[in-house]
Amino acid sequence: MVMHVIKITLRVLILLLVCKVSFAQNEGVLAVPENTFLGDVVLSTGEGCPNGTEVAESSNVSFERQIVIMLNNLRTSNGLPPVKYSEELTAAARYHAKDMCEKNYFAHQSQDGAGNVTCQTFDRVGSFYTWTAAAENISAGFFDVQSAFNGWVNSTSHYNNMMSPLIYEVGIGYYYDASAAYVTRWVMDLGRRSNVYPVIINLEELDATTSTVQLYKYGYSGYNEMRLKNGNGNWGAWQPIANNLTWQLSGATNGVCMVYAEMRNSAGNILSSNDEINYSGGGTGGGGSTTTTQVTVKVKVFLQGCYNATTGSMNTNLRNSNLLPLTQPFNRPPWNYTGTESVATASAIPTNAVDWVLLEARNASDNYVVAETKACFLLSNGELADVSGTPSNGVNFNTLTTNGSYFLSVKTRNHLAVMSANTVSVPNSTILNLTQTANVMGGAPQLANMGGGIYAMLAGDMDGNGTVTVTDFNFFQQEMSIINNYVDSDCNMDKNVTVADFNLYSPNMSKIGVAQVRY
Ligand SMILES: [Ca+2]
Ligand SMILES: [Ca+2]
Ligand SMILES: [Ca+2]
Repeated sequence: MVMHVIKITLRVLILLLVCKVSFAQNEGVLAVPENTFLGDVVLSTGEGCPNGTEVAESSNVSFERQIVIMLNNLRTSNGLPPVKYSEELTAAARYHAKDMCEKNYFAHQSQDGAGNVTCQTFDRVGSFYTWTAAAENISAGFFDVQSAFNGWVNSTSHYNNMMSPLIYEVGIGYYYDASAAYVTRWVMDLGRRSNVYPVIINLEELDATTSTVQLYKYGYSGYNEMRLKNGNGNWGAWQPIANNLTWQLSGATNGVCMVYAEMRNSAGNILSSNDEINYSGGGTGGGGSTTTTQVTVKVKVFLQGCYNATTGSMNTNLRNSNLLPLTQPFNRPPWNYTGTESVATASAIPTNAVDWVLLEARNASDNYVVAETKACFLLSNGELADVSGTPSNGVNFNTLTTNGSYFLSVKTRNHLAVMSANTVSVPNSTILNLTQTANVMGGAPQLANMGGGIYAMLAGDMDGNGTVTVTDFNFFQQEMSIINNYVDSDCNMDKNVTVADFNLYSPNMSKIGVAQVRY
């Protein structure tokens, strides 16, 4: 479908008029909001624009998700459709929130720290998200979610951005920097893309405690039929488009549930969409108990890029330089893990931490289905440690069945994911040792031989998708020469992206993870 391009960008006057608003507890500031509801994507080649692969961390993932839910409650209570949480808009919003803090400014347009504009608002957003409509609200100086949201609600122009029927998706960025004026930055990026008609479960709530959920499905003129399915189920029958409907998540097990939707027109063209929600109402079966007890899972694994065969341990360069983010870094493609694991301060990260990793518990009956995922710290001795600090060896899961059996898989930012060869009864007193080929599904070909009978996860899957291909090299090329940073392509975790990382990747090219862990 050709979107007729009207190259008019309605940029609301941005004279950096800063409207001061006051609150009893919390004094924040707003900038005049921007929007561009008519126009095409103007991708800038300006030096100051991001290229869209930047990953800025959030200072509080939970804050961001709460705003999305507040927005959807506001919209639906006023008869408008909810909006879909977008990873791309989240990346755009986080990038800007952090950029404003680091360069100490408060404006929609990117600046260089000396007051010079380096990238236009919607060129920046367009680097991350191919919009056909976009709007942005920002604020600074708010310290809690409700105050930040109220600041926008109580300003007519910001409210109008949030209530626009022309936007279908949203991302929030929150950044805290004690050294920046106003300390906090909040960014709400709203948008719509060509041919994207989302389905949304329970207004983007993160958890469903009952298996009956409410769906909102965006329609599109000419597409008169739709069908739905659960992630592990079969398609339902084609039916007339219904925007609001009640849906039954399948299965009684806890974990992430996906719902897929398709719409078709009379020519047979199909538009697809999906959403996920974490189902936590499954209980422990049998007696119907819904109480959950923590189950601690112990796993040991080494990363090829960080392992030193002489010391038998991995380097902690990122921790030593305080480069590890305070919030788990997997809330983005391909992982899209929305867990809220975080620590309050850098000193709360174990001093022997190598990096954040993901530990997945998978169903014994179908190991393609993840029962529960936790982000945790990988320690220099290969053990995984809970983000809470207790225990120091082991990761606490909340929804696994005590004495239940699960496959376990480990995912990282830049090493090929591995999965256990067999199920493990949890909690496990004997650590699952994934440095041994017999314990890893697929055996030796899935691992790097480090000598001395020790095997490690293969370096070089820099986009984390479960295969080592030229795509990873392209990723590496984009990040090449970044120094002193937390960068995915830094396979040996020496803080720098250099030829040393390429040399780790190169011999592993064409390695493929087992199907269960691939994206
Ligand atoms: Ca969702
Ligand atoms: Ca890859
Ligand atoms: Ca490196």
